[in-house]
Amino acid sequence: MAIPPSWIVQTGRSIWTQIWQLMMSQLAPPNDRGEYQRPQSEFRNQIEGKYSAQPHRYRLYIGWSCPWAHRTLVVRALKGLEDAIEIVVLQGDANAGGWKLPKSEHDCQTLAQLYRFAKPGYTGRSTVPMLWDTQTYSIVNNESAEIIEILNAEFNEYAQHPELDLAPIALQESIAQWNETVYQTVNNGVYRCGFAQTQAAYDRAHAELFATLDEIELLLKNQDYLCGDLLTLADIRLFTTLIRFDVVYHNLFKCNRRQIRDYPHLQAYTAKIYQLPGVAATCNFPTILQDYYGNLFPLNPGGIIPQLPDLSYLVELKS
Ligand SMILES: N[C@@H](CCC(=O)N[C@@H](CS)C(=O)NCC(=O)O)C(=O)O
Repeated sequence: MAIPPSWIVQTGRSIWTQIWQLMMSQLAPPNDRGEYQRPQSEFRNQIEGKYSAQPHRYRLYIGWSCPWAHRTLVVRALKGLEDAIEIVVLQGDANAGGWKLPKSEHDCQTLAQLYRFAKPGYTGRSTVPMLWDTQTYSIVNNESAEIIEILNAEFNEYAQHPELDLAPIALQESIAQWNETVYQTVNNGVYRCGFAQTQAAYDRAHAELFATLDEIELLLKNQDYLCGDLLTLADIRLFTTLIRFDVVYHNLFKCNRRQIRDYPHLQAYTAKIYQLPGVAATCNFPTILQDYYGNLFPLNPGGIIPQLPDLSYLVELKS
């Protein structure tokens, strides 16, 4: 006897909705309005006291797909710190969630185990980027916003480009203002769209995201960067979201009003940063596609990985 299609649909919908809500509440804990709230990072040390600036002492744990880790890779490349600060590239684990280490360290196979090795009893999230001290076996910092400030300022003695200051004092107020807006509405804004658990939460995040992108598009008509003529940390923080926008956020996170290719000035701005020496090598598009579409199971349960969209603007536009 054939099962009526409406029965299949209703049963599937009811079971899937419950499983989806359960998985989303683990992946992206919402507030009572269904809005995604990103947890605070817990390790917030600076390069001071027991952590002195030395070459080859600290390691950056990163994943190619992560926009927050990507910020640290771009600053490391622009400052020429590749030799002084080694990176450890982790792999996303589609089944267990979280990150796998490329080889066992201190008997740890995963980043979560390494976090607990450094801080027994740690129950927070084990995120990248993470700046690790190989002398004291401890986590210096796991907040990308602070790690990029550290890389900009604290290792100049060992940097190939110590003269490059991505946070000059005269621009610090403007940088802080852009950071606040761009974090809320763009960097975390795309996640607030993709991880929204109610229609209203998604609609709000989507409107705020495109309001900021429209505002920046207008601004870039008359200036090269967010804070004027100079590239700053605020631009790098924006860049790592823009470079993923057409590849994953537009589609997987439903940030679909426009793509970056539809904005002439944002497109040229993204291409200009992409073309800075060392930056293109930090953009690993196949891994970005694979990790977002392959590992965020509740958002893409079928597991099909789309093709890369047309990114020719990144190399064709000359700045
Ligand atoms: N506030 C953190 C966020 C970092 C973050 O959320 N990283 C993600 C990858 S894109 C992660 O490692 N997530 C693993 C988890 O939450 O378990 C930062 O900016 O450094």
